[in-house]
Amino acid sequence: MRSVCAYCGVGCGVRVEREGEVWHLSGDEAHPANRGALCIKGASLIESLDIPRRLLYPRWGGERIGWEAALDRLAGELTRIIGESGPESVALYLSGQLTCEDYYVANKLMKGFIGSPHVDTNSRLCMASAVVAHQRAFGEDLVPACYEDLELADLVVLAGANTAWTHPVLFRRLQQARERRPAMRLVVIDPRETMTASQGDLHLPLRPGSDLALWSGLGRYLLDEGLWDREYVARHVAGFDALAATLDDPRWRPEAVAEACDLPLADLLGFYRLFGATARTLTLFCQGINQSRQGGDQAGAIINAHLLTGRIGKPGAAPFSMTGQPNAMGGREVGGLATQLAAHMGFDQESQDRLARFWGAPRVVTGPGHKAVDLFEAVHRGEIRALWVLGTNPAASLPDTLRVREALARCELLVVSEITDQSDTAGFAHLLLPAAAWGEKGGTVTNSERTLSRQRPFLPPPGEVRPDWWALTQVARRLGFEQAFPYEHEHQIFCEHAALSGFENRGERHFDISALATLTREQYEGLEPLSWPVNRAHPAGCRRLFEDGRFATPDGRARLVVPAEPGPVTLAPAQRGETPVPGVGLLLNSGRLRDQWHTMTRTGHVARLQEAEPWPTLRLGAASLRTLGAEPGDLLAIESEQGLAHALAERDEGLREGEAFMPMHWSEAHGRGAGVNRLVAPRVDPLSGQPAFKQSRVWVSARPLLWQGLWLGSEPWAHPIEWWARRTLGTHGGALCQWLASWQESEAQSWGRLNRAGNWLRLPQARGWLAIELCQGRINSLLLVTPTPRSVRIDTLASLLGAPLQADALITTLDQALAGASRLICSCLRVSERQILAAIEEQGIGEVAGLQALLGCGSNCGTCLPEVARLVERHRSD
Ligand SMILES: Nc1nc2c(c(=O)[nH]1)N[C@H]1C(S)=C(S)[C@@H](COP(=O)(O)OP(=O)(O)OC[C@H]3O[C@@H](n4cnc5c(=O)[nH]c(N)nc54)[C@H](O)[C@@H]3O)O[C@H]1N2
Ligand SMILES: Nc1nc2c(c(=O)[nH]1)N[C@H]1C(S)=C(S)[C@@H](COP(=O)(O)OP(=O)(O)OC[C@H]3O[C@@H](n4cnc5c(=O)[nH]c(N)nc54)[C@H](O)[C@@H]3O)O[C@H]1N2
Ligand code: SF4
Ligand SMILES: [Mo]
Repeated sequence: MRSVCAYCGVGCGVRVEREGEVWHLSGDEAHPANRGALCIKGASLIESLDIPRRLLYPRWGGERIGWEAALDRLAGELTRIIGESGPESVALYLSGQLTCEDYYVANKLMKGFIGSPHVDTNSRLCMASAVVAHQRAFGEDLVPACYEDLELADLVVLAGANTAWTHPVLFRRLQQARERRPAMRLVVIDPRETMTASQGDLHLPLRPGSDLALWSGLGRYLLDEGLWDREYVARHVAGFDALAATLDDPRWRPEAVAEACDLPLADLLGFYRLFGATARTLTLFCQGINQSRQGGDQAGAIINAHLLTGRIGKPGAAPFSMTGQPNAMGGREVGGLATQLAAHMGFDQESQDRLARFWGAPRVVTGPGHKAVDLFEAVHRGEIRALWVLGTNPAASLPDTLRVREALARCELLVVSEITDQSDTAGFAHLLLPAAAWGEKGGTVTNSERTLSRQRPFLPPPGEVRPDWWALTQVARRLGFEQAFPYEHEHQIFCEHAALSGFENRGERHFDISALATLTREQYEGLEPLSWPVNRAHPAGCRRLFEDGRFATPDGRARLVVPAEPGPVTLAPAQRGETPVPGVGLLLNSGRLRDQWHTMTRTGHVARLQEAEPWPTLRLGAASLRTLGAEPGDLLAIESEQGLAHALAERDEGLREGEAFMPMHWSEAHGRGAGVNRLVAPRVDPLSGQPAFKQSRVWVSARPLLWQGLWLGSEPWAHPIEWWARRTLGTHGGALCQWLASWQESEAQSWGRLNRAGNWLRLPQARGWLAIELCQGRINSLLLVTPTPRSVRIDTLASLLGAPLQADALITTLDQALAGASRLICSCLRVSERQILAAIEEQGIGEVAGLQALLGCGSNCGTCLPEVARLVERHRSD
């Protein structure tokens, strides 16, 4: 069975095969995105299917209820609310992880039949700025390039993207191309020296939020040096005079830009020269650009530089927005954003009429609805009384989650379609609907390069789970729209979606997959990956757009865009004494780790995805750690105007002074108060509505503790505790390990409480103590109280679980566990930093290839190779 990976926007093809009772998954050699390669997340998909607390039945108010009753009651409630307060009192909040088919039905129901424009998606948090930039420059939300361009380019610029971790297979393709063609150059623009940046020929660690200055400065440089393409601009581009006039300002001179960006002038000029001189330049951008107060203009300034040089629609030359989620692109195609209609149509009268005709829809909405942050404010105000959330976890992933939680708690009717009840948002739901998960549902998704792939089911749906499109269809029918929602299979939905894309489309909408509208069910099942447009002009799809220099604007010309506010909108690190909160003021950045996916509902339980980064951390430079008087592993209190969070200190030498980084992954389900979005303010780009997740002002202080330690057992720690974080252990059938920290209750009080609750044995240690709970002579759970949980070898400690109580073995195991942990570098082949350093030091291996041959590290997905190289480098320079 061939399908597509459930995670990132690279959209790798996978093959799933069954041998007896066991499923095997491998990369699909025939898929154009990955040609057989997979990163560790993709390779762990089968393990991820064992989802904890899987939601198997509908539940209303916590009680199990049948689908029929749930749907009847839901439709009844919606009818009542709409009757009382009008269609705009109901809203949907969707996700780039739904299929095109799920998305299509949701959008049609709301924007055509219920008549509420309030349908937005988590893509607002992710792609909205790129969408705005595409629409303004090209006349439509179009990504011009394809992955092959990455291999054909002579210069690749990665702007605000940690691609080695977030799009690993694409990064590997890039690295392999560089190995074949060493003259190829890589420039990385990121305030942090990430694993990606450390692989670049040039890294520009710019001041956060100063990208607009950098790209405007490049525009001016290209004009001043005569390095722009006059002919291309004359024939294919509009808006030159206005842009040239804006750039004719001393603020965009290299010296001024270097200062605004806090970069050495020589490095900045080095980049400008390289860009100016390299025809085949590809600029990939992601959340460091999009998630900003000026995201739309920043992406626009990148596109400007490509239009000025005519580097678009050519092999190896284009601006390239990378999508985050597996179907972030597909959601935009169906109109999942509140700012579009469907099939790339806007809200003009003609589009409204066209949709009304095509759908036979009584109530096509006439204008945009609330964007995500505003949508939840409208829920908070009580204007939106019913909200249905599908495939996203806003209680963890929106900015200012404490406020979002208030809104969710106030919502009169909250419906959440989920695969687990362990998501933070599910906890607020009145009605929980069990959704079919990846592997159980079929449909299509579109990746970063516009390639449409089939997601195919290979597992029987457990319990009463149903695909999301089915639940939406059932509700639509109960609201009286049976005729327009006849769907019994996703094939019907897909064909309708494809037909709409070609309906009355005389070439003005590039999103056109109408050649697929007549697929038979069999053809749909067997559909091979292909990139849109797929229409009469391009029956086999189209890899690269704008090759003829014609854009989707009425006159066919692309538009150069002048930023609304040309200067950068940057935040300074918070100053001490600015608020009554004590601590060190820092500018907080946030984003992803290599081995986790978003709010961890699909990866948090996979042991091998946890080992490299088991705990929620705040990453700080050495100077900040010194000022705080903190060591790695100490608990820190992090406060902003929005709220308070706690995470463990981690040292990161790649950060600029005064800046910190926190992974976005820890929700309340995986760490108490460890979520970064408790701290992030709901500041958005006024153009796109995308939140500026990458910059928050915080005050950090060390949290003095009364005790801390590690809990290991099959059940979570059951007593009150101020802070905890948890991970799953690879061994021992899903047992948990929890880091516990208390600043209110003394060690003695906690022990007393524990001792009263069970059959416990307490063994004093040199520093701290070990308590073990026995069940029929075997160790059932244990608590190790220690001032340094971070240095405990957890796997070793875990080997005590289930073992008989034996003094000698216990002491030896404990000694080994306390002897110190080593960080896992290669998650695929499980190679630790200690092993690598030993090979370098003891066996004198001084090259990555040698380490690869000896230990295997980096020989599967290759994502850790930069880190292995860094260890070799560090040893060399020591
Ligand atoms: N492992 C993993 N991979 C994923 C995901 C995941 O959860 N886990 N999620 C997927 C999704 S949905 C998305 S959207 C993508 C995101 O992919 P990326 O955008 O690559 O990932 P992030 O870590 O969010 O942010 C990228 C970088 O932006 C930098 N940055 C911060 N501020 C600025 C700035 O002012 N200017 C510039 N130039 N850079 C800045 C950060 O330091 C960070 O290194 O990843 C996808 N892939
Ligand atoms: N601070 C900070 N915050 C961020 C970001 C950041 O960089 N920094 N990045 C933002 C970005 S780019 C993104 S994309 C968002 C992601 O944020 P979310 O979308 O909130 O994160 P997920 O954990 O992917 O949530 C998906 C939910 O859907 C459930 N699910 C999985 N499969 C299905 C299915 O088939 N059907 C249904 N109904 N449910 C399913 C999962 O269990 C999970 O709870 O986070 C944003 N938030
Ligand atoms: S690169 Fe992305 S799509 Fe490919 S296997 Fe990894 S997570 Fe899946
Ligand atoms: Mo995203």
